[in-house]
Amino acid sequence: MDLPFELIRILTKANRIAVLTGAGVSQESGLRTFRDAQSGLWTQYKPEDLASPDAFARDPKLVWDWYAWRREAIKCVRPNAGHYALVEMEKKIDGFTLITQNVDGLHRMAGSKNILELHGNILRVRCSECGGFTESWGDDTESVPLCGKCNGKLRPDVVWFGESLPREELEMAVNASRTCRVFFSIGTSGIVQPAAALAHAARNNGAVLVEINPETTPLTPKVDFAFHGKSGEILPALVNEVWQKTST
Ligand code: BV8
Ligand code: ZN
Repeated sequence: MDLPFELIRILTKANRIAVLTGAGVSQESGLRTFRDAQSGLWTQYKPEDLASPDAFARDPKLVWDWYAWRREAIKCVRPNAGHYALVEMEKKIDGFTLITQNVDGLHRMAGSKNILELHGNILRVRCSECGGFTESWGDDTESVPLCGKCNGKLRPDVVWFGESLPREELEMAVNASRTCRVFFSIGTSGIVQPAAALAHAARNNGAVLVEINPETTPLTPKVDFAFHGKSGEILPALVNEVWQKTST
């Protein structure tokens, strides 16, 4: 892949890089993106209608089962070359921050270290009342499993629509975006806030914006370098071109 020389020059001297990822980075692992997440009996539901406190209040078992279905899907997949290329990029840059909207835990499984899970992690479960975490729970029960401490309903440790993001992670994500020299937006449609605002925060602080996505997004007109393709193909080639070739 011929990278613009200007981008190679910028990346080789960049000491602070922030990367924002979305569902697209896990697509080549066999996980559906959020927009085409639903299949089978779930096609009748819009994801944002299930991923909300109101939906859980209305029909907790339905929401629990949806997350159990997604959790099973995640257990059957592995990180792809895009995840691993970001692990390599992190090794080359002192100031590297990986900000993800994904709740699938694949970045961590690939070996990424400095990860900010803005929307939580589906593999963690906590009590909807006391907030206590629990390691084990039954998925095959008639009703939603209950908290061993307070009998509250258990729920996935993810951020639902209308819920605020974890304060620390959000503050660190905003700071990394405002101080980076290069900001990558990878595999995200850039719709959901406040995550979608991070790229603009980076740009307003003079960062170079790079987007990797087979499709255009609302951010595309504002980026300096847009790669219209799959992250699992483009990221390994980019990391190789910038950091492997230049280091030999
Ligand atoms: C909040 C966890 C308020 C759960 C998720 C301002 C304006 C308008 C609306 C709002 C606003 N501020 C807040 C809102 C409301 C809302 C929002 O943004 N709504 C949207 C729909 C407009 N935001 C919230 O509710 C947030 N909370 O604001 O609280 C508040 C404030 C103060 C105090 C109290 C409360 C919470 C948002 C988080 C919700 N939780 N996930 C779960 O997973 O079940 S969001 C979820 O959807 C994901 O985490 C992700 O963020 C989003 C999906 O987006 P993507 O990941 O980008 O996936 P998508 O499928 O859309 O796109 C995939 C892309 O990949 C595509 O572009 C495709 O082309 C590309 N692609 C495909 N294959 C590949 C690829 N790219 C590369 N390689 C490939 N191979
Ligand atoms: Zn509890």
